[in-house]
Amino acid sequence: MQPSIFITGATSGFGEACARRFAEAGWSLIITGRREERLLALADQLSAQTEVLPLVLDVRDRAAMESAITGLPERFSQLTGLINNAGLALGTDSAQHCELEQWETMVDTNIKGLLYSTRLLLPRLIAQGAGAGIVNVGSIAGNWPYPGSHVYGASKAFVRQFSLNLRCDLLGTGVRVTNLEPGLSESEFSLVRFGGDQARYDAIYQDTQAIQPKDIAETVFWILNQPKHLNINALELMPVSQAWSNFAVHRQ
Ligand code: NDP
Ligand code: 8X3
Repeated sequence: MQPSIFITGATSGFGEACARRFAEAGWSLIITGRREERLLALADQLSAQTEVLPLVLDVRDRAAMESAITGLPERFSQLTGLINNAGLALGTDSAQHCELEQWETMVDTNIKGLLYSTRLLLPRLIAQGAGAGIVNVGSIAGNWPYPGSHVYGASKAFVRQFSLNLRCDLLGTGVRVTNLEPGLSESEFSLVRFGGDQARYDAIYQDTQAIQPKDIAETVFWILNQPKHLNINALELMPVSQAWSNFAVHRQ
């Protein structure tokens, strides 16, 4: 049977690049996202290479997630991979100036959405057993603090700890779990974070070489194609052009 993979947030960036990479290798795909036109266009394009099932889904909508996943065709009763990729950051203002609504959206998407797909798909991954794997897309923001990261970074710290805890519970099932922790990467992520401000988007990538979605897709593909007895617990990656900065000190 073909290996199969469920990818959340496949309409752009990392998710789309992963869909392309796994299609190239002949994996069957279940791809999801809210933007129907993009999703269907991608499915149409990739279906020349492999079987693709597009599901227009908002990961925050628990009932829709339950209904779509429960209704998956019988051939997906076993699943080889899950890439929990859908996610976003909203804004870079200090916590004291943020809208609670933005915080709620990040929690609902990056945490609750990821929990829904994980819990609902676990039985299928466990049915596959050895060789199956989950890649949760965390971030360096889950490991390191920086101004304006507040809830975004905290949501990714949740994803990191959840990934490690999952490993404990899945011991003996053969199912692997990896927390992938990228740094500065070029995708619509920054456009979303900056509320569509193209000038700010351009500025953040100017004169530097950020990680590209294709780099992430190669990394995810590598993770999920390790020998069945190996688990990459966590993998943090940055562009060479990014590093940490000093501690901040306030002076009167
Ligand atoms: P993009 O903005 O390009 O992609 C985000 C994807 O998530 C889109 O396909 C979007 O689809 C989907 N998505 C967002 N909200 C929802 C939702 N409520 N329901 C379903 N799908 C949703 O950004 P990236 O590819 O860069 O981001 C992917 C992941 O990588 C995110 O989790 C992000 O936090 C993480 N990350 C990004 C980094 C970066 O610098 N770019 C670095 C580290 C981590 P649609 O809008 O169609 O629903
Ligand atoms: C995105 C990476 O550094 O912008 O998760 O927080 S960063």
